Amino acid sequence: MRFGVVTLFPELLDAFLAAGVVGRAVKNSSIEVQLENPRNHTVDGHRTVDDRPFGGGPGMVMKAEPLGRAIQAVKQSMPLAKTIYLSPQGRPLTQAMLRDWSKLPGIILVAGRYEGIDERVIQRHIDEEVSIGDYVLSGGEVAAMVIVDGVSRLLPGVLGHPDSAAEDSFGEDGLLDHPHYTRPEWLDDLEGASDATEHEDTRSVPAVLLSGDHKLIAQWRRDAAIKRTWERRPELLANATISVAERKQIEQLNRAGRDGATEPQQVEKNEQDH
Ligand code: 9D3
Repeated sequence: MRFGVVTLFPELLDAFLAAGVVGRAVKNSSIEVQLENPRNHTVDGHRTVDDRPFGGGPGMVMKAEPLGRAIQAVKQSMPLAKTIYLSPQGRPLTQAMLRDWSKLPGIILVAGRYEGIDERVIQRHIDEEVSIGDYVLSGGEVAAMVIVDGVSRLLPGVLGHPDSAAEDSFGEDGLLDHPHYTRPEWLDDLEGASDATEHEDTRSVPAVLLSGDHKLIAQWRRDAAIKRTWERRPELLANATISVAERKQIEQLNRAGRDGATEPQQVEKNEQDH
């Protein structure tokens, strides 16, 4: 897989592309990344990449010509690539989109700065506009890294264990992950442990995980994943791959949540205090 990233701050990606799973993918040529800086496609003495918005108002806009030339330069080396503009106005990113894109020969990611880019660059060069969520960033670079990371780990041979990508949250079953534990079996109270430790056992490991009964362990994990998804992200359960028996377990949780003495669950969408 080949990635192109068009950015005014290519240095922001340097450490990212050198470390961890992505760093290994670069080193063993599972992925190739071309960084292209629009500033290197300016022709004026000041190397200008931004200008004031037509119509007035605050902030600056990325100029069309240097950005367009930078995108063209990347397209030249990746003629079959899909070109994505990262922006708050884009389609919200999902795991399904990352999976689809992992089958492409190339992806060109255009990161904006300032208030955004000249609309005519979008019309001429962009196949799809994508957001990574409803919060405000200062530019598209972090979003570009999110996509390089999320796609790279889905490529064959990039993750050590071939099941790891599929077993994740939002993998095959659409559930959140179960809790994880490692040694030591007993974790002493730490100095200044917070009130959060007051009501739970934060020292031991669930006995089932030490039992060596792999069938029972798989069952416990599945149950914990469903319970957690129900508690934290109930809206995910609608599209999760879940057996009939597990559907009944969820109905049971819903009944206990409604009329049980436990904490009330917020299940309604779009319910705010006003
Ligand atoms: C606060 C400024 N906003 C209102 C005038 C507009 C705005 C412009 C540019 C807000 C953010 C940005 C920069 N953001 C991105 O480039 C970006 C982004 C994001 O902010 N949130 C979620 N996904 C993305 S993808 C690119």
